[in-house]
Amino acid sequence: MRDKDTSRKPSYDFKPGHDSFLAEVLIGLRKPQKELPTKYLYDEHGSRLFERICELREYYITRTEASIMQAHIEEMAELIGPRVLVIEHGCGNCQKVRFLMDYLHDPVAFIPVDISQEQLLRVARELDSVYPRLQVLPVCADYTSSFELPVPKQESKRTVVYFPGSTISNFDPIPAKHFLEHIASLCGSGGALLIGVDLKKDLAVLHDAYNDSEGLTAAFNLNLLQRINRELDCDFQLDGFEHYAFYNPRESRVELHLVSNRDQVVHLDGKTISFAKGESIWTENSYKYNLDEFQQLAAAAGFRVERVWLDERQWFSVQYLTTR
Ligand code: AVJ
Repeated sequence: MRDKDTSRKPSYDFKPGHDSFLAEVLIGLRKPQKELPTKYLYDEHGSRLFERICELREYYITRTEASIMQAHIEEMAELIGPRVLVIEHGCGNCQKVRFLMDYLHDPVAFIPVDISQEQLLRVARELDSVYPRLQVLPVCADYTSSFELPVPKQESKRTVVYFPGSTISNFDPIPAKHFLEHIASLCGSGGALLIGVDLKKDLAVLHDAYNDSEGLTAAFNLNLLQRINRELDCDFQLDGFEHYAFYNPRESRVELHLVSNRDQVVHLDGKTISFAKGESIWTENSYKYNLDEFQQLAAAAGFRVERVWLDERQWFSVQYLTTR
């Protein structure tokens, strides 16, 4: 067993620093339709709020995906095969990948990639002790940017990227294609992608999932302003903005916004940014697919859809894609 160093650093640290956070926020807030990068929703507090969202009755995604995984995990492990390298982009608390790991046949290494450094290192230590035969190589990075992957000690039979939770929903169509192309090149020939993809469904179900009665999604969304205040010394009034989420059928996506409830200004880096009453800051998209649409996207990125597992209501899919 390896040394369980509690002070370990990530193998690779590509976390965006203060300056790029500030630059990206300024760029977003100067656009005619103001926006903020979705990835910054996930600081320590945001990640915790998101975990609580995943447990909400109204938020069907996590539960539905887990039920599909439970029902078909043996078949998935069989398809994936023995002695693989697993990579997960945006692993969060790594709860989902642990379920997969428990069923995989003698996996060789695991590369968790996440932007939330504290959580990443905590979780990597946990995985080290739970899976002593698995080499865990955490990478702290914004996985939408390019970064280098560490090379595991042991050779693996195949690289499998695990991308659960329908995180792909956050990508606009063209970036989604580019991201999947990037995954295909990471996997190489003979590689595979096990991905969770949320599907189109009744609008009331979607509405409730992003407008939960406990207000956790609202708190998650508003936390971004709090984070900007704290880390960039800004002065957003939190009661001046309201969470607003709706399904945009033209674009097949749920959009999350923060809407200014009055005329107001905010100061950031010596600049003044004005908000009219009713003006919004767009913070997140969640694209919903049907199986054909996703198959086309996958094909455009160089993947073949090998297998699709669905829940009874056909609300969610887990898909096994291979590189061609
Ligand atoms: C992580 C992108 C799958 O779109 O459902 C949930 C993010 N935001 N509630 C989603 C999210 C607000 C989530 N994804």
